[in-house]
Amino acid sequence: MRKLVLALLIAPLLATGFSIAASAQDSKETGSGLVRVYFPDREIRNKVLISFEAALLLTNDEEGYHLLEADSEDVVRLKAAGLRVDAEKGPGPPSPRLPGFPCYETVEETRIEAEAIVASAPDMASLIDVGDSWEKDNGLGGYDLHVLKLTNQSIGGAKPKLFMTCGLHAREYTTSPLCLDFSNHLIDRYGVDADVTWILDHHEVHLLMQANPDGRKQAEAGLYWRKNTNQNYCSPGSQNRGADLNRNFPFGWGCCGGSSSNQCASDYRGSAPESEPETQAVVGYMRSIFPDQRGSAASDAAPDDATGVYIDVHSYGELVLWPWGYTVNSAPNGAALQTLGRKLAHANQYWPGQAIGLYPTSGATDDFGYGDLGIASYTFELGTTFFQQCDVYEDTILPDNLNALLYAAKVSRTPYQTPSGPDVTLLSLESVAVARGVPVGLSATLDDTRFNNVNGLEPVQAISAAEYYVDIPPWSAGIGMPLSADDGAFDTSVEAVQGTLGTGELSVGRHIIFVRGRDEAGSWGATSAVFLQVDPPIGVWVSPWWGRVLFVFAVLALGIGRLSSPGSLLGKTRF
Ligand code: 0X9
Ligand code: ZN
Repeated sequence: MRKLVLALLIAPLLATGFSIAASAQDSKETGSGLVRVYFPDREIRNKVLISFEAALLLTNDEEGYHLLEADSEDVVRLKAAGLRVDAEKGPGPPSPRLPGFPCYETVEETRIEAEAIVASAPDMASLIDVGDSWEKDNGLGGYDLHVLKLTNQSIGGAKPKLFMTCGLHAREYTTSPLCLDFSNHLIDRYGVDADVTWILDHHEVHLLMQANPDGRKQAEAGLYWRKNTNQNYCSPGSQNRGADLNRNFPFGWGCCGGSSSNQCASDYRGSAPESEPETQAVVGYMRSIFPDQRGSAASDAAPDDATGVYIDVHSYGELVLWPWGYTVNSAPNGAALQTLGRKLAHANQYWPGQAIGLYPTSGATDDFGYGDLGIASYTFELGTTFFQQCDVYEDTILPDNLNALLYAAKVSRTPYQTPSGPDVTLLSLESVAVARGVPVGLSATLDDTRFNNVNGLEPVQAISAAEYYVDIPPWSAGIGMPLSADDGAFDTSVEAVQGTLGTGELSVGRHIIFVRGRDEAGSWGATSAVFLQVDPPIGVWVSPWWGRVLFVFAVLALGIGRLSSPGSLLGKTRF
């Protein structure tokens, strides 16, 4: 019935032979603008299209609207035909930085900066629309949720992945900036820092920087907003409305006293597992990039060589937390989760612990990542307050956590195995550039003790071996060359090692040297790398400019030689 009424109402538009050319001229007087005209069905879609063809900029069939350049008369006519007409919001000027917190990007600025990363490095970065915020989903403005994917696209094949969510809780100011600054660090240091270079060549980093943009806008206005802004919960205008996205994930949802059924509570779990569009976006994306590596029984462990790391970044409390949050039982992969947790906590100097040690939580992100998919999943609680001052973020939170995140990206291939092995520290080459054929000394320190032991003691062993690889890393079946202990024996948990790299077989150009160590338990630790520049061998190749200089010298030498010794020829000795 409604369809018929609309068809009748819009008919006059067609009958009048509505001319957009005339309308566009009119618009100079009346003022024109971009509008979205929503169509309820295909018939109306096509009628509007025909009537406004000349003014049509695009048709979005997915969301059901045409974007038109329309003047006020057009708008009146379209509305009279029963159609919904919304003014199109242009990109507009970027909103100013948060007052008092100039180091934190707004939701809009985060998007702009992510797009700038993609524009500056399109072969390394892409932006993926993974879903909508609640307000977007409900036609109230809102935002798309975007994942920034970072990897060197020219190197193909399946790669290990680190996935991060930031800003899930709106008021936790430092979290989204950390995601963005980590992204910028990776892109800026590619080709400069050998570790960053191999991480992006051989691994992937995926970041959902603004996981709760509707809520974040409330927090940007100064409110201590935590949840999303779902108006169906509590009451539409209440500042306590919304669902706690960190209680809305489908694993263990609603169990064990780890969330609230009170819609106005700060830890309201939502009406059903994964009821919120933001949760659906994260869950859907994680399922699309990670294989399911864990059985469904509570006691099922993921295999030791399971792949993938997930970090959900929150604040505050200076904590590194791992599953479970819903039970005091340790997870089937609990020991390995703890090992990586303590190693991450060594990097950022945070307190490592099983999540329930804080308080019971159910339907949280990390229990989902591990419980549902078997991924090594963590929650970081950054800093000491929600609205953290910029100097604390810039001087401490950012540098400390960059190291933790780089480590997580490095070990994402086998997060349940690699972290128990030693780290490479102080890696250096005697010379960063050598002529081909000239051997170069390599020195490094291997350290099996890099765990934060403030909450229990991680077992440590002596180093038992160390090796280097040229260009082809261990995981690509490169050939490991042994390094030796400086003091002649591998017998301590921290060992200085050395070796000499022959360069006679290397091509001229830049090479990457990978180093790793093993402990007595048999665990190979994370790989670290340095660049080595190999220059042309001395005396064989000379640039054209030097060639000319040498030629002049040779001619002069020949002349002088003839003068002083008439019987000698160049290259021949007269007896
Ligand atoms: O309560 C939360 O969701 C987290 N704290 S916050 O201040 N950022 O809100 C702690 C979650 C701890 N539990 C799990 N990580 N499972
Ligand atoms: Zn939080």
